[in-house]
Amino acid sequence: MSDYNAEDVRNIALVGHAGAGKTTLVEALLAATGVIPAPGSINKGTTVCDYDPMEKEQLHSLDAAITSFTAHGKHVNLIDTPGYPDFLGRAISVLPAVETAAMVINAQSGIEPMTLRMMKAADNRNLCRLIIVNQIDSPEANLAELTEQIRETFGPECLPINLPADGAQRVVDCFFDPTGGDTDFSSVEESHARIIDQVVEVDENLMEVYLEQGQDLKPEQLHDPFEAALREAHLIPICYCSATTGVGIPELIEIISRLMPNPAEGNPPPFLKGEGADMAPVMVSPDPTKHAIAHVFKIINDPFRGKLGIFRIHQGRVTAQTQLYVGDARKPFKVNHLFRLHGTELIEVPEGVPGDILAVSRVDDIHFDAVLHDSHDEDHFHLSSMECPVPLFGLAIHPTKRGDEQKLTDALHKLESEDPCFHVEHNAAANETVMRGLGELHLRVLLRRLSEQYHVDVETHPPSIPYRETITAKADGHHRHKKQTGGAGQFGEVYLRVEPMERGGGFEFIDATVGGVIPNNFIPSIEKGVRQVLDEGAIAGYPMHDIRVTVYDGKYHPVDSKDIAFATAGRKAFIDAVEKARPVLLEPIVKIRITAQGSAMGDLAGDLSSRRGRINGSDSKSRGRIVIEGEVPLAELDGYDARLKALTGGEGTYSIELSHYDTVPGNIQKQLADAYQRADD
Ligand SMILES: Nc1nc2c(ncn2[C@@H]2O[C@H](COP(=O)(O)OP(=O)(O)O)[C@@H](O)[C@H]2O)c(=O)[nH]1
Ligand SMILES: [Mg+2]
Repeated sequence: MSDYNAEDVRNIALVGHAGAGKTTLVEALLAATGVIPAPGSINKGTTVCDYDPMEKEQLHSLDAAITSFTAHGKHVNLIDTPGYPDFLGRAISVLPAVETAAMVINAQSGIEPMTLRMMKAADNRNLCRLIIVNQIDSPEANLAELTEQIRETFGPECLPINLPADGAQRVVDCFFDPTGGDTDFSSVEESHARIIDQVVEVDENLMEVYLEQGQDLKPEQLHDPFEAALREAHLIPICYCSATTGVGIPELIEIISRLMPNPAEGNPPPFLKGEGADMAPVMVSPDPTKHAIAHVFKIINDPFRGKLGIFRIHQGRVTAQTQLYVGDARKPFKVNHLFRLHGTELIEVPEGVPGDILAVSRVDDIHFDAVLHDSHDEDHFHLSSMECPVPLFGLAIHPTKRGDEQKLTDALHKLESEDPCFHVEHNAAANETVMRGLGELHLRVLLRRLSEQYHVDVETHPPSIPYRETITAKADGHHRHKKQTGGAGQFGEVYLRVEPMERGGGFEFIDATVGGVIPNNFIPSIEKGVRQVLDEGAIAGYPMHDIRVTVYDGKYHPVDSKDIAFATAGRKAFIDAVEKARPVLLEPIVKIRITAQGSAMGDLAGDLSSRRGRINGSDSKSRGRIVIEGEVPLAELDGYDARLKALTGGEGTYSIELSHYDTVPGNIQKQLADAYQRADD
């Protein structure tokens, strides 16, 4: 038996920019609740969550880590997440496991890029949000100003639930018992009234009582509307603390255990059932008596313990005896050993209740984003997918040692399974294996893992750009495929038309033949032939996009028509059409966001325009810093990291995300086409 129920569970993801103090905050929370004897330190490499050797060396979290504590009778699961934009994927991917995203903001540096991205990601996911302003002990912090900035950036629903006092030596509660006296800025009474006002707005009946009775509402009366206000993003409480001095930590523990939603109080997880047009939302409920449904939000490939699948139970119970299916698999596995996580430690537990975050080990078929369940009829059951940024930073790699190819493929596959923003692709045009991630640091860390954990050393070079091809005009194509070899012949004839679609339109295949000129069963063969060319492209070996193909006429032969004949006819008719349809190459254009000292602005702008880029705007931040936003072709960003460092004395940083695809200039298209020679038959 578990010693707590689903109602007692609180699931909190600590998110936010690197250096905000998330990992240190976990130490403070664990020490204050007696889980660990004393807080560990980032600098000494003694924290629960940054347990990995590379994290200790870098002094930064590189991956999400999980632990838990008990306070006020509640079982609180904490997920610490990495704060560098490069590891965004590993932070975003834990969100389906929690009801609450706690945004940790560094009181000194204020709102940073990951603060913005994670606030949005949590909002997209309909999570309840809490803002924790940490490092209030910092002498440079201006808490009044920061609080205003938070409200300006994230809305007036962000309201202090406590306030720092005595020069950040303590914090004063503004919700449960607003009698704590003077504070460093703002007033307790006023903050109390603002929260109550905000909370009662979600409950008409309570609003009436409130208007009659004035402010005499008890915290118990406010509990449900408070949860509703969190759920509806009508309230985002702000609290203050210092993870190193411990100020505000007991108050934070109280807020988490008494006010943050339990699994039944958060927004229901967005489960879907079915495929394609039949896909429909399904409700799962944190009811321990229903059958089990869990979602795997994290995979860790451990050299000693094998593969760990970390999952959140959304419905039902899981015990060591439970037989779980992975998605649509026909054969279940027996759980056998069930673990709770405490950093790198695994603690065996007899059972998990709804809301629990647990792990199973050594289940080969388990994969990231898999749904685990214990019933046969949960086919095509899944959680609506996370919006992860497209990984654009690429490195082409090949093993240093010959014969290591398979080892490399296996290792890359494992790394891919741990990180939704890491992809490996094989670029057929250039015959290269390309790893793609969110930034140079991201890839550097993964290369080290390849070498240290999987003992594969690789050589790297800049990859080819993921160009695309498309057409810019309508055209007709025709091919008659006829072959007579011995007795059996091949025959198929296809007329088709190609036309450009809107950017992002993908590919559409329409059968507009009438009167059975081509029997129905051959239409898929024609599509198959067309799709072969789509992958190979028509100009320079890149996949074709945004193209509609309509087959409108053809001929068949009752004996000699075969799938292969129509596949060939389809392919060649398509090539014929595309060649006449003014094909062009498209290149990825990225949005770039550079943070640097304002004095570097001129140099950065000049450099960007020499890369066919342009600046769309810039924004001044505190302490002379600016954020520049612009657009630039990905192909021009070779070596940008080094250039940026050179132009900014080593301190500038940047991030990119895909904006759109655009036509490449004619001279570049010609170069690429010349370099490529299609192996035509
Ligand atoms: N002064 C002060 N320093 C802190 C506080 N919290 C964390 N730090 C320091 O800030 C640095 C980054 O902390 P860390 O927990 O790694 O931040 P994370 O990237 O958000 O996990 C470390 O050197 C911590 O010792 C705090 O409340 N006050
Ligand atoms: Mg950290």
